[in-house]
Amino acid sequence: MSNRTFAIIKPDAVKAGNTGKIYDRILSAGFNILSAKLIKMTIDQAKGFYAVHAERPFYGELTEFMSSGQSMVLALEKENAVLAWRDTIGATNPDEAAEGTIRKDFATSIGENAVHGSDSDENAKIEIGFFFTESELIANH
Ligand code: IDP
Ligand code: MG
Repeated sequence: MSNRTFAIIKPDAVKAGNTGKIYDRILSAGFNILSAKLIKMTIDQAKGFYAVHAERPFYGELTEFMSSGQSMVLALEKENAVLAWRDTIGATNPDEAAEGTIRKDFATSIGENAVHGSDSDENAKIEIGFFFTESELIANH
């Protein structure tokens, strides 16, 4: 049974020229990429996407950062996709991220941490829907 998750290659990673390397990690980890696009989030999109964090002290910093430049949004498919992707990216804080994870290798701080990953199947569905229409999601098998 294949599941979906939602990923973002965040502005810090795109700006640093790591988009291709991270895209390759996604493929190497066995995910099918159902859709991917390079965008520049508006501040309103960033605020909406991270609305769950609206009361957190870092919300302003986070939404400014996420709308500061290009990012790549991706819809991914794999068995147990949500957990598999969280394992691939590592802990939020790169100092706590395991060896070999994307955040360990590419994140520079807890805020500018290279990638996003959904935290549940329910949120994956909402987050994919935030950036993609169903017809944009292509199962290549
Ligand atoms: P996650 O991305 O690992 O799921 P969340 O706790 O959901 O982590 O936080 C969402 C995003 O908010 C993080 O990826 C990071 O970019 C940012 N963030 C989280 N905690 C902090 C913080 O303490 N300072 C600054 N930014 C933070
Ligand atoms: Mg989260």
